[in-house]
Amino acid sequence: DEGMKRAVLGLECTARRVLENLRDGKYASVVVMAGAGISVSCGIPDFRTPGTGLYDNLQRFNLPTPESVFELDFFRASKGEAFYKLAKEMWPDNFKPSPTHLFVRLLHDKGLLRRAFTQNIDTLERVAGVPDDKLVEAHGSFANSSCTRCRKPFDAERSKNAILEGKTPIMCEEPGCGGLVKPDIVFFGEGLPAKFGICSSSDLPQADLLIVMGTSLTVHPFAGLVEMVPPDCPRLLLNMKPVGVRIPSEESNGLRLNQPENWRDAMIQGPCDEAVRAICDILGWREDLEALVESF
Ligand code: CNA
Repeated sequence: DEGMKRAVLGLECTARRVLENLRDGKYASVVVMAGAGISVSCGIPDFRTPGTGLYDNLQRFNLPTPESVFELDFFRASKGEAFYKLAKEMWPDNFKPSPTHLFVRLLHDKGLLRRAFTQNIDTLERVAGVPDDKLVEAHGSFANSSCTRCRKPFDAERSKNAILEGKTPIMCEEPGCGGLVKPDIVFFGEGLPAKFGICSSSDLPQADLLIVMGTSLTVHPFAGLVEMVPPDCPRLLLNMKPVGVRIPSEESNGLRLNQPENWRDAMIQGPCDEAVRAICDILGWREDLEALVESF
């Protein structure tokens, strides 16, 4: 029962205790939630880190707001100029997965990963070897392209070449359409892939450990996944700073880091690559991790 589970987890649910439980086989259904922070060490800037984040570096495009680069109306009105340039800079071909991506792969190799949900569009989880059926790319990816008006798929290779060679805008070739083509990454106001809804409602309630890594937990509905795990599921955050924390005065939802009655939420603060190395030391997986890192 609930009381028993709490006693087993321990009243102060520190990160170490959660990880020792993982090492000792107490969790079998780990769900990962990832964000831009896990790809920063690969050379892809995140959104919101002041100074280096993409939002601070979009000034040169004269956007009404930084978010505009991912808004459909602005994309159409500006013929996609800023977005196509950004897509060229972020194109995933030239990046290697980080130790953190490879840690997710290791969770799968060890038979512990129920699903990895990522907000990232850089496909580095795939590159790391997380199989398609274990991965939900909640905000889409650069892998495919389609027309923003008639929604017809557009040849992926041609779309990629046009973006990398700066031969943009890319126009839909369906008779009478003339819409703009973009890679299938989810813009503000667009729906998430069906797989997100299907997997989140089946996986989160079954999770026995949630690992949240490198995300500001500000983009919804993704951020809401932390609320969908069972009440006895520990939630481990690997991030540069505390995020998604419940505000007690507002009775809000969220992580209960550093709050009195907290026994389940824990954080390892700092670069996630360092955190996963420390985690692998505890789990006895360090050699496996370094071997994977070497292989890329
Ligand atoms: P975000 O809002 O930029 O938050 C990133 C978070 O990661 C912040 O809290 C940082 O403090 C933290 N962080 C930065 N570096 C590290 C590090 N080395 N180790 C641990 N934590 C770190 O990004 P989110 O993913 O939360 O926002 C959601 C957007 C960002 C999604 O829609 C993505 O598509 C989009 N995005 C994706 C990429 C990518 O695919 N790599 C890059 C930039 C933005």
